[in-house]
Amino acid sequence: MTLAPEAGATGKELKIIRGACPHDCPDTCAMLYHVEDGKLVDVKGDPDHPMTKGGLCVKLKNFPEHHYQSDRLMHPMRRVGPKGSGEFERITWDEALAEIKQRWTSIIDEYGSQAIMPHAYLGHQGVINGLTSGDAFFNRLGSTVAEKTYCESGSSTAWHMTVGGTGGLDVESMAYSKYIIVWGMNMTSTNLHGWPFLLKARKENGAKIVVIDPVRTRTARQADWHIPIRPGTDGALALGLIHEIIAQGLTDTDYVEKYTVGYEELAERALAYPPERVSEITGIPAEDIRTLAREYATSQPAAIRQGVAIERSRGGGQAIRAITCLPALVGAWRHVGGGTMEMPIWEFPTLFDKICMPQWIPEGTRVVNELDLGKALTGEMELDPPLKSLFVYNSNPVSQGPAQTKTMQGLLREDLFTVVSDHFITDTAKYADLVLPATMQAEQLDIMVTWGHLYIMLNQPAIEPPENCVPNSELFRRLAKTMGFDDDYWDRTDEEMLIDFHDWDAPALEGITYEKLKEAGWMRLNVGTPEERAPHAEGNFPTPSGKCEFKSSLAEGGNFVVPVWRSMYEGMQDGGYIDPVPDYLPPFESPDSNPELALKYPLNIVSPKPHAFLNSQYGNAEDKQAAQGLQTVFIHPADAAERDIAEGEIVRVFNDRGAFSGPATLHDALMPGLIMANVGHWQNKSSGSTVNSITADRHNTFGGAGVYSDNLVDVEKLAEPASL
Ligand SMILES: Nc1nc2c(c(=O)[nH]1)N[C@H]1C(S)=C(S)[C@@H](COP(=O)(O)OP(=O)(O)OC[C@H]3O[C@@H](n4cnc5c(=O)[nH]c(N)nc54)[C@H](O)[C@@H]3O)O[C@H]1N2
Ligand SMILES: Nc1nc2c(c(=O)[nH]1)N[C@H]1C(S)=C(S)[C@@H](COP(=O)(O)OP(=O)(O)OC[C@H]3O[C@@H](n4cnc5c(=O)[nH]c(N)nc54)[C@H](O)[C@@H]3O)O[C@H]1N2
Ligand SMILES: [Mo]
Repeated sequence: MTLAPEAGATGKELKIIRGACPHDCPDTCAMLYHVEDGKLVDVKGDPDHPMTKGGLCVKLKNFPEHHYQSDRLMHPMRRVGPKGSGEFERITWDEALAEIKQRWTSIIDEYGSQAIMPHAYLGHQGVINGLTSGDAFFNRLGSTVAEKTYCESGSSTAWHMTVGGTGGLDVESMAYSKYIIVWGMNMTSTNLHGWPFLLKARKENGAKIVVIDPVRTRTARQADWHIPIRPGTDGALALGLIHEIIAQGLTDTDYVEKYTVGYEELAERALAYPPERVSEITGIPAEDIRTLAREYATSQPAAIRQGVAIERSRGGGQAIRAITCLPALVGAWRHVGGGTMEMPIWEFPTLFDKICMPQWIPEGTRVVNELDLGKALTGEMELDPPLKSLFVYNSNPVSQGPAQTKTMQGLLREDLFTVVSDHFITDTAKYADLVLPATMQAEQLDIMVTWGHLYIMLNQPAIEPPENCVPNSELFRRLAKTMGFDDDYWDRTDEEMLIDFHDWDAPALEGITYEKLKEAGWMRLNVGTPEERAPHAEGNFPTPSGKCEFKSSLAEGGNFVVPVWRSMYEGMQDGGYIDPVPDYLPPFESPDSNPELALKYPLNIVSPKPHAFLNSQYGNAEDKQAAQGLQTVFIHPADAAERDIAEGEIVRVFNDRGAFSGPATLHDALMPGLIMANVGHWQNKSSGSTVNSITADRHNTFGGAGVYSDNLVDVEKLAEPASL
């Protein structure tokens, strides 16, 4: 909707239109687009939105600039230089679509449609332009099905096995908590608008904030207690806490009896994790484990905010299972502000099957996981037919996927027809044969999928898009028409799709209509207010037993996967046997599990989110680069000294999979044996490769998730510093 016009800075009429942030972030802010004379002149946070509270983050600073950035893709382009050179010429949409039709038709004739694979992630988080916006088209085409497990699929699988599809603890209710554990999350960077609720709890209830993170991050520095932990060992810590809570007699036996199943099995498993053993595994002093267990159990309401980072190693899924058992064990769910939060998207009645049309997938169609892209393109993974065409949208796999070197090798294949739809020539788009220009958020309509709060968010277009830029919804309409699909699916407008893709009769949307949403921009789901919400005070877990399942009935068949936002299709991802009782699985790469490798590569690495970029987005914007700095390698002074590395010297981080380089920063915020380098930097702005060059293309055992925190490396000083 347009708010009342006023005079803008230039004296021209200022229109204010309600929008919502497009990004893959738990905050999904309510935005106010300021438009003068058809131009986006400012974007502000909506002061009335209880989460946004009028402030946007550093990434959204200068958001209008993003739309007018000079290197933005403004028309379709065709490659003219060698693959990967980034040399393109301008063509028309008709030419681009004709070429796609010609290439795909001949590939389908020769190899069948499974030789084509889409690749998408959450570049845009909308219902009609987001993660699954191309699924219906590619399912109809009969292409290889792309399984999308870059993020949260391991956590969500574990969550569903334990407490079912519940939104769990509302971030806003954390204002009423007395004890808050932020586990594997750098909230002040990645969930900025959630953090004030914790500060409020501290100020008003004297809440203690504990951060469990291998790095003393900006969040850890603001906490009351930072507990450094070795990456990939969270499962051991959680089982150690369970052990101690039971040993100290601090379980809420009434809650456990009434609202949980599998207590005996969990208690037996936890017996094997006394604090001394857990201390050896995690690096946390045994006394701290005892204290944490006691404080957590006895300071109710106690909250646990789970970060995605916990899932990024072999045993991440089981770790999240164990962590998610904790609130039921101590009865934290009884209280407003008690319990745990993964992500609340499960409360939103989005009809993903209507969006994705899984019934169109021809029987027997193969599935390739996107984290296996390098393997799939290079032939390391045997595929019959081989992949002959890749269609990338909403994602930047060269930057964000694992095994960067392998992926780049695969993309260099002359016989691979690669199309990329994006805003810029990214590290992935550089390898495209065709690039297609996409619209940006102020130019398009969508309802945002939300995974960090409980408001449904409508984004309304504020300005006309550049002539040749199209939303993903229109992109797939055009492709459907090009390929001759005449299904009604593509006859709808964006607005009609948005209406069709939600269950407006669902209890969560009671009192909410599309028309009202157009007026208000955002509305709170009908799921209880933050002041009163305690969804599991009396059990009511949406699991098969209706209880919190310490022993998972879903895993009793050996394996179980939840199709997160339909990013996976039932029965597709086989992580192997899943123990129905939480356990600790050591990382793939650690001195214990692979001593030989640990001798060769003695250092662990974490590669968390950049503060000033959103994954790789804004990595090409000068002001954001200035804020973020280079692809810095943070290293403990003792590890640096051992390698004769001084502050600011250019170092190379390497393992058998690849290498990247950057200036070293010596810092005791890291534990010895651990280095850190943020994901998201662009290659041309760093050293020709970035942090995912060292990441393994393995999967954790739950939900096919990646292992970004489960990689051993070493670091050396570069004799001849590469130019940065
Ligand atoms: N500024 C900014 N915000 C973002 C994003 C961004 O790119 N930039 N990305 C968005 C996305 S897609 C996501 S998924 C979220 C993710 O946000 P978070 O959940 O915060 O995830 P990460 O930044 O990956 O890592 C958080 C912390 O986990 C620690 N960590 C790494 N491995 C382990 C481990 O094994 N155990 C424990 N306990 N800690 C570990 C890291 O040191 C890091 O400080 O952020 C979203 N918000
Ligand atoms: N080492 C390491 N790797 C990681 C992670 C980590 O913590 N460490 N985190 C993982 C996680 S949690 C995630 S979520 C993934 C993120 O992986 P991606 O989703 O691939 O990340 P982005 O860098 O946001 O890339 C999205 C691309 O989509 C484009 N885009 C944005 N909007 C639109 C649109 O409307 N239409 C089209 N066609 N394109 C658009 C953007 O310009 C951008 O190039 O990365 C994963 N990779
Ligand atoms: Mo993510």
